Amino acid sequence: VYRHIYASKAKTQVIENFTVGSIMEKTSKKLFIFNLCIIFGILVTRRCNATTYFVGDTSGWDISSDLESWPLGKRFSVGDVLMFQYSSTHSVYEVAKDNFQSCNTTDPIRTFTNGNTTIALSKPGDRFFVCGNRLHCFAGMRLQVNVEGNGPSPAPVGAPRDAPTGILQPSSKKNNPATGVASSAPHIGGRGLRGSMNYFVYLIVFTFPLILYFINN
Ligand SMILES: [Cu+2]
Repeated sequence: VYRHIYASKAKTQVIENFTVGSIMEKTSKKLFIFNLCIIFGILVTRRCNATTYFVGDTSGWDISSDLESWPLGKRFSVGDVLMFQYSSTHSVYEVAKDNFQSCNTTDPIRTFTNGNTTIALSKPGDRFFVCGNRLHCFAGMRLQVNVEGNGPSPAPVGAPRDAPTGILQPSSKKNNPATGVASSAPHIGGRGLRGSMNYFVYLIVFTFPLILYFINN
């Protein structure tokens, strides 16, 4: 009886060694491909990630732009850039949420007046911009942007924003490219809707058959 147990033990040991060995081989192959995919993914997302958004599109950062609806349908991700182009009568003040809602320009976080301002969206969260001219802000020259992180998006795009109460609302401003300032700069990234997550998903979808092929061979 003991001998029999020993024999079967030895048998299972051999089987175990064999399977463990092949699994090890498979996992190292898997790991190698996985690492390759990660490196490829990082390269692709690095290249595709940064989108430059021209605030107000062709009208630019202007009183004629419909800046309230401009961010709708756009996904701002970490690494994207906002370009403010404006005449000397305007400016860009980054402000806190409270000051954004009340158009308070006396306590800005940062101010820009050079007519061509690039703002890097370096971290997730809400960013608030107003024109330094308070009357322009009241007339609609202000912008709220929600920056998504690189993970799953925390806030849905086009989510209802806090409606500022008791202040002038731009009544029926339409973004009219014909009357707007001629925009000299073209759009760098036409990829407003797609975030970096989409690229990652595409990548997985396209590389998955490849991975399977390599694993099975
Ligand atoms: Cu202004």
